Amino acid sequence: METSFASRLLIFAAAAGVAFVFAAPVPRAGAADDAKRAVAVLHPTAGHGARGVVHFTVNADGTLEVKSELSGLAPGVHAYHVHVYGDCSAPDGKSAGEHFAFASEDPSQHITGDLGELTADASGNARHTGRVERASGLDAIVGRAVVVHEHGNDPSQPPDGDAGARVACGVIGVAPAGPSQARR
Ligand SMILES: [Cu+2]
Repeated sequence: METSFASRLLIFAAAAGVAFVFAAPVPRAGAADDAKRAVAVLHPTAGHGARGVVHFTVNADGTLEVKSELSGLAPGVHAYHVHVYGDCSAPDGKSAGEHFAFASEDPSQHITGDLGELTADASGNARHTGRVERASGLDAIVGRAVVVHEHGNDPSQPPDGDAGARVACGVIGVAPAGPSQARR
């Protein structure tokens, strides 16, 4: 009798489990699934003073709009990229790993993860608005990092562009949806 009760209980539990699975919404890989916007708040690496914010907005075709505002840079051109790991803990930013390659990038041909270049004025301030055509949505980049470099990209040096030291680093996170200055 006890065995029978136990097995009925098991069957009930299994049925409930199955019902739960079928009733559950489509499985989600993570909160980023629904993200329409993302943001990275950048902090300076050791010995540098660059900081700022990079906003990402996704278009229907998966391309990304990027809108960035930094301060504390050395005047001149600075490359910035998405790097693989969302870890800015190392004093030199190397914990963010190498460049992240967007879906259709060939690391032998492209400077991967490239977000463009920031041009800092004499006061060290830079604004940049651009579009990443090779991106495929936000899910692939949320949880990774944006790294700003000492120099601009050298196009002859894929995949990293030989842009020198990492002067700022910030982890990419989900940002609130809603009215966006970066959406147009
Ligand atoms: Cu980089």
